[in-house]
Amino acid sequence: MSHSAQISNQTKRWQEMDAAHHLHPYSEHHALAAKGARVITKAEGIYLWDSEGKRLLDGMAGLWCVNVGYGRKELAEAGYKALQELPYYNNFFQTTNPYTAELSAKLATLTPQGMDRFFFANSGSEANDSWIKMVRFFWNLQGKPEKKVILARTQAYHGVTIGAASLSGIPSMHPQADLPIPNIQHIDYPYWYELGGNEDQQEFGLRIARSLEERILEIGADYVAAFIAEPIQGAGGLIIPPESYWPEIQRICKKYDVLLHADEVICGFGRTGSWFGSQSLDIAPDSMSMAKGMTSGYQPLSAVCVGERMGDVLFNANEEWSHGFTYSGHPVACAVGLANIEVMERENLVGKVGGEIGDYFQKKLADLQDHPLVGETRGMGLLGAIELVKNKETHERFDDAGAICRDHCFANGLVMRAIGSTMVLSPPLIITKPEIDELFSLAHRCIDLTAHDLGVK
Ligand code: PXG
Repeated sequence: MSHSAQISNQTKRWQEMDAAHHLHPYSEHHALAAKGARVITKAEGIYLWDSEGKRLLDGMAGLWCVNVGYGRKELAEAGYKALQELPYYNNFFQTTNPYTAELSAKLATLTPQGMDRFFFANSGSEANDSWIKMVRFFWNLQGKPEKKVILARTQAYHGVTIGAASLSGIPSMHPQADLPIPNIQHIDYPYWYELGGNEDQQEFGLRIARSLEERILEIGADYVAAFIAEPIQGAGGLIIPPESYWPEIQRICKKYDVLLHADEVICGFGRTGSWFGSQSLDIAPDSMSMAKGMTSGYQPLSAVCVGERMGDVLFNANEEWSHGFTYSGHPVACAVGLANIEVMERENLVGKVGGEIGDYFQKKLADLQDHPLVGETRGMGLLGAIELVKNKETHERFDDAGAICRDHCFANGLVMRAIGSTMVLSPPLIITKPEIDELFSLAHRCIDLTAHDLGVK
């Protein structure tokens, strides 16, 4: 949206207030202020509306989080009821509340076997930061305080707080804040389309997994505490590792007694067709973090879930764990989380994403493969990626295809995320077949327009 004569005075007022006083996340402030921010005023189902009444199909479910779609009365009512009954109380000082207790027990029925204990926070970043402290505490309690190095991956996204941003491996995230902190290192990521060249995909998967082993041996296994990874990398470009990757990673973690953590912030809560990405990809982690789809974004809530090994040590420690947020296990957020899970179960959303709806979405995604501008499509459940390329053989990219395509999408009523030249989709899990048709017909049109701009026929 730009400042033009057609824009209403109300929208202009909001844009001016915003430009003067609101420092946006991940934005170049002066450029945005000059252009005027898009003002989103309402949402229903899989659609958003801006302040000028323009409708957008939200192909990203907000920021990969609005799993049950917008406008769900059940979630609003659960929040309202909790706000009236117990708007706040903390879980410090030997206290709990019904919502936190019930949500913990409910989550334990959904997570993989043995992953039964939860620490609550308010964002994915806080969950991952808390996990770093948990890992250090765990190894200290085990009498192995020298096990300190945490390994993560290039292009990983684990959040933005000091610890989580250090775990993240997106290069631009580090220099502005003098990161990473000590004892965090990164290894290569399993992005075959970008890095694989002519190598067989499975060979590539094994080779990249083995770079974990090489790094552990370089550092010394006695000094390596844990490895953190998203089952499928989200913000780093929707990277689905070759099948050979995860079994090898797990073999290596076991062999060197390195804790394995799955960051389920995007993959959790049905996105890949199971409750957790670890289940879809057959990963047995020691711990997981979750957020986003946990409340479908209706309330800020996250958790670190620990399995038996870490849980037994942390639950039985003879000292207090000096950690916790004012809002850890906030009753209103937990009430909304419970209602969110109820809706997901009642509507069998996970089953649909793992079955008919996910299959239909993946089929429509794969149909784009023949487009002259598309080098590869890949996906799982309701995650999809489309690689825009100059050359299908060499995978060479254009500099700005992603940004051009994203702008066409907005102009044509579709929210699709551009990560470099990779277009990414992660729609609400309630999406229907006709809505999937609409999404891909819009996506197709916008890729055509992009191809036209770039002179690709
Ligand atoms: N882990 C993963 C895997 C994430 O995707 C976080 C942790 C951090 O969560 P919080 O709640 O602290 O933001 C995330 C967040 C994008 C985008 O543009 C992705 C995220 C956040 C903002 C933007 O794709 N993921």
